[in-house]
Amino acid sequence: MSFEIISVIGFGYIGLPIAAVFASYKKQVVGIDVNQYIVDVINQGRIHIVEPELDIIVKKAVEEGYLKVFTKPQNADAYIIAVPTPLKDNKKPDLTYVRAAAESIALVLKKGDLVVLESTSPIGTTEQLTRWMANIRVDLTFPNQMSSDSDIDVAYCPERVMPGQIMSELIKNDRVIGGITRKSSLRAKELYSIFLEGKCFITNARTAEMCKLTENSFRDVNIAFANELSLLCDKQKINVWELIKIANCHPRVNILQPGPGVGGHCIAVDPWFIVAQNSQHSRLIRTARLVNDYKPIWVFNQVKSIVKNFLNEKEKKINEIKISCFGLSFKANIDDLRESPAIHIVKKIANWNQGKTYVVEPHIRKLPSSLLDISELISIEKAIDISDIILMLVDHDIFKNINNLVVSKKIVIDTRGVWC
Ligand code: SAJ
Repeated sequence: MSFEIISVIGFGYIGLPIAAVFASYKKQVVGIDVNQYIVDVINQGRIHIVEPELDIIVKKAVEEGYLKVFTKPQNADAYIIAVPTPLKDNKKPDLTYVRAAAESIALVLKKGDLVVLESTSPIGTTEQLTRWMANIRVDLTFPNQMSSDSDIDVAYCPERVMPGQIMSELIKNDRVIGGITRKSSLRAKELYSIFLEGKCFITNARTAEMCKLTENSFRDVNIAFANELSLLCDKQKINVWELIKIANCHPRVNILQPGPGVGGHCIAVDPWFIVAQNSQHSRLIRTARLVNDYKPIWVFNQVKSIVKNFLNEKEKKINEIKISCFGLSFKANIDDLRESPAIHIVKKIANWNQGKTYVVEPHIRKLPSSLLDISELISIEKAIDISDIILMLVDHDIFKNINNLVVSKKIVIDTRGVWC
């Protein structure tokens, strides 16, 4: 069966772009989101997130009638679930949204439909998804959805796109597809082939789930290595940026960059999915998480110690000096503040230095509520003018262009190696 109508469930950073891409390939897309505000914004041809090119594609898709969003499940031929899978306070995955999505579409599924899960998920979630759907459909006496004689196909196909370049990566990146059956995999491949220029690697659902977690854990472990080096180098009075640059000249060494910590909704979260299911055998992955989570605390301690020396030298009190923090997003050149280590650090500094903490973040117009009362958003120029201390937290391109000479007149603490 071909895919005339495609339903995307969850209109966040992944669901909205994928829906927009299918619609731009002239497929009828029915989106589902529980948030009425998001539904209204999209149906007006606008978007609620910042992602290059996405606004133009969505506007066109809505105007041409290929994309419409609802709060209730709609009939379709293929369903793509792209809902959040956050961590609970105990660092275990929360599958509430996946379950709710599965149970809602189970009511409208018909023979021959395809269901694909894209959300980052612990191993076994796709199998669990089929059981959740089957439980709702059991009264209708549909065949077992885990076997090859199931009347619907279910597969896992994790997203792999990088915020800031989602629209091109969505089309170009290779995909991993793990079906509950081989037929499910092949049907999912057929679905993505509508727009995909990258290759599709076919495996089973458990391997595909583990593959997604592996990719992000690999990155986390490697960033942890860089962050550990930055601590060692600070102690040994070595410039870590120079060290990494030279070490990377070796043909088989490729060290990532240290920073103020790991943020975002993926790398800082997904490794815990592996740890939650395999606590005995995931020591490296857990340690990497702890190393990266410690980095913002280390940065704050470093700021305190440098500031204290400065105060002694100038015979000033802490509330007499001005600290400007450059960057608030979780990484360079985006406005996304989710799980940003910079926010964590600014909050700690602002609570400590009693109201003379400034933030320079050209990608936002307003500070997040947690910083509103304790810090102030200012321009690059003003920060350079008034600050005693400059703390570099995010390596936005716009900061790289600031004249080194201007900055060198200040006390600079550079967690990204932009000016050192
Ligand atoms: N970071 C460093 N040093 C580095 C690289 C990154 O400190 O050398 C920090 C960043 O500043 C940021 C965090 O790590 O705070 C995560 O940034 P990122 O660019 O590594 O990753 P994300 O979260 O934007 O996107 C990742 C990607 N995964 C991999 O590269 C393996 C992306 O392809 C995934 O689709 C995405 O996670 C996801 O949604 O899972």
